[in-house]
Amino acid sequence: MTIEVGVLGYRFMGKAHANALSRLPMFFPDAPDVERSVLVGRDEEALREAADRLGFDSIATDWTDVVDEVDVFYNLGPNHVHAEPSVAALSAGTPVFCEKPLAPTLEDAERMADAALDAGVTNGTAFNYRFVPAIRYAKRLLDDGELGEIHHVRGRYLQDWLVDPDAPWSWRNDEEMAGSGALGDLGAHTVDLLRYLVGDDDLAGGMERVSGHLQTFVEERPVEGSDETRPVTVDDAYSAQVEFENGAMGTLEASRFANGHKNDHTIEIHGSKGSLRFSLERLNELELLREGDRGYETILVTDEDDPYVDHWWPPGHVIGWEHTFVHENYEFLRAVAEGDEFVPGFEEGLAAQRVLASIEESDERGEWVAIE
Ligand code: SOE
Repeated sequence: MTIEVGVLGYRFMGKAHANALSRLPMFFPDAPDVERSVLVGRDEEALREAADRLGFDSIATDWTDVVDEVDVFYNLGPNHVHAEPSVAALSAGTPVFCEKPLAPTLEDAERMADAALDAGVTNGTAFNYRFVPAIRYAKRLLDDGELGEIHHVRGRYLQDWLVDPDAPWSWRNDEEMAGSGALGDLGAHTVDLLRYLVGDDDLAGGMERVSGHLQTFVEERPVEGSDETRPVTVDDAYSAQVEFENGAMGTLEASRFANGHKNDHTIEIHGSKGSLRFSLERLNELELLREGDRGYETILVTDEDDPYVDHWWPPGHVIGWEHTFVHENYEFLRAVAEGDEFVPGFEEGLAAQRVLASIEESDERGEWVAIE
C-alpha cells in the first residue's frame, strides 16, 4: 500500500517533514511506502518551486480540494490555519498530522480534538522532541523508577531571534494568527516533554495548578520591505511555576530574547534517587547522576540498542535535529498504515494547550490558576 500524503505548508516545517519523508525508505525500510503527492499553499509560483525542490508530484492552491483526496493530510501551516483544514480532513475520514501548538486558542484546540475523536482515524501533534533518542532513554529510566520520587522538574527553551528591535514583524508576533508567542511556540514543547517524561496518565500530566508571567519587550516591529510598523500582540517571553499533584515542583521558561541562545531547550529533573539533564544543543547526550554519585555522568545515547539509533550509523556517529522528524514520521505513518492510535495525538496537543492557556490566564489574573 502506498500512502498518498498531502502537505499544507512549504516553508520551515514543510522542508523538515519533506526531508523526513524522503529519508524513510532509505533508513527505515519497514516504513510504509509514501508518495509526496500534493503540496498546498496560496502563492502558485512559490509553491511550484517548493514542490520541485521538496519532491512533490503536484500542487494545489485550495486545501478544500485536497483534504478528502489524499490518504493523509499534514497541516504544517501557521497556527491560524491549523483548525479549519484539520477539522475538514478529519470529518472526511482523513488521518491528520498537525504542527504544534495544536491551535492559536484553547477553543480551536478543543474543536480539533473533538473532531479527531469523532472521526476515529489516526491523528498526531508534531511534538518532535519526544523522538530524540536521549529523551526516550530518559523516559525509560524514569518509568523504571531509577530517579525515585520526583521533586523538581525544570524546562527552559531559549532563543534570541527577536532581541534586535528591528527584526521584522511576522505572523509569529500576532495574537490572531499565532495565539501566543514564546509561550505557545516554545512552551508547548516544554509542557509536552514534561508531560511525557514525568506526567501520569491524566490529561494535565499530573500538573495541578500554575502561576504564569508573560512579557513583551518590543511593542512594534518593522514590516519587511515597507516603512510601516505593526504591533506585537503576543509575548516575547514567559515563565511559570507548576505544582504537580504528587507534590513535585516545576519551573518553566521560554524566551525569544535570550541573547546568544539559538535553540536551547533544556530539561532537568531531580528525584529522590538521582537527577538528569538534557540539552537540545547536545542532543546525543544525557547527563545522569545516580544515588551516591558525586557528579553527573554524560551518557552518549548512540549505542545500537538505544532508541532508533540502529537505523542510522554505528555507535558514536551522532545524529541531529532533523532526525527527530524522521522518527516521528516513521511512527505516525506506521500507525496510519495499521489504523492505530498515534501518541502524541490531538488529545496530547489539547492537553498541552490547556496548560498554556492556564499560564496565560494566571498572568492576566495575577494569581495561581488550577488546570482543568
Ligand atoms: C521557531 O521558534 C521554532 O522553529 C519553533 O516553531 C519550533 O517548534 C522549534 O522546534 C524550533 O524553533
